Amino acid sequence: MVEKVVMTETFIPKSHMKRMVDYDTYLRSNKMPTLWCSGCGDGLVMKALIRALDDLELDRDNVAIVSGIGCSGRMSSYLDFNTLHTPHGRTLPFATGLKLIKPEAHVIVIAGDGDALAIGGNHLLHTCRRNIDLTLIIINNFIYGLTGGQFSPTTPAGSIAQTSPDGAVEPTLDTVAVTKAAGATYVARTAVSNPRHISDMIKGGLAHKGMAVIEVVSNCHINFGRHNVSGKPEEMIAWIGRRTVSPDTAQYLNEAEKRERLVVGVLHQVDGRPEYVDSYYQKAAQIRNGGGNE
Ligand SMILES: Cc1ncc(C[n+]2csc(CCOP(=O)(O)OP(=O)(O)O)c2C)c(N)n1
Ligand code: SF4
Repeated sequence: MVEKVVMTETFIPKSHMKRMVDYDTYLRSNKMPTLWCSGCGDGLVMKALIRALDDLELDRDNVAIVSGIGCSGRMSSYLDFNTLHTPHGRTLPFATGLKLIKPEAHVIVIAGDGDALAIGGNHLLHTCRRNIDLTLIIINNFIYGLTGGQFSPTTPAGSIAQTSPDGAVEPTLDTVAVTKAAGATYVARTAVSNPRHISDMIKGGLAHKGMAVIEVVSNCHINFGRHNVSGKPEEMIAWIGRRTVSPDTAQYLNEAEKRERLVVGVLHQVDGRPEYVDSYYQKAAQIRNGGGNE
């Protein structure tokens, strides 16, 4: 006689069980559904961010989300945290002010590639230079999504955009190289083809004391993909996924091959460098104690 197998919890070790996240509890129901195009990478990033915050079990009242203007900028309207929806390109000055008056808060900044690297490029350099304890998520979808597809600093040369109908001629800005050179002390790249990796990179950024920059390569299949790769989100995401490579594998690629690929992972981390808010308050205390020039 065949024995009946009863499935019990013991078949799945607890460590292998997928923890369920109640995503809805993190969203403002009165703002749903989102205005994003179906399949937009912004939704994947938002979900990965929620997962990261849920994993870390941070006190929600102690988390602030700052975003700018753009499709990605809408995230601060959808997430049920303390939020600031700021003018285009000005996320980092607002976030800096917030962090200065509330140093214990986890301040997370969401910006598009246009917001962070074009109009906000100046702020990006100086915020990285100060090594202020913020977590900046740059959603790089290679284009200005909200305004209909003008090329941005990350649009690959030769790509078709509304402002480059015959192919963009400008070389691109390397977010990782620029923010590392400017002084950010945690720099990571990840992509919408691997949402769990996005959560991991965000968690690393939140745990890091200092300026953390996480570039998430994402799909705007409507304004970029349609003209250059594919108008279908799943095809565009697969295209991104095929281009990703780990730092270990990247070391065997030549320079030309590396330029074609997206190296993902934590690409730069320095611990222990002075952090801006700490330095600021130390100086203020020093001045109060009569020793301002020491
Ligand atoms: C000062 C200012 N300049 C220009 C605009 C118009 N504008 C709004 S969003 C945007 C670009 C959006 O692209 P990106 O930042 O990459 O974000 P995405 O929409 O792709 O998420 C522009 C130029 C604006 N709102 N404010
Ligand atoms: S236009 Fe692009 S970035 Fe904006 S919601 Fe649609 S797919 Fe996303």
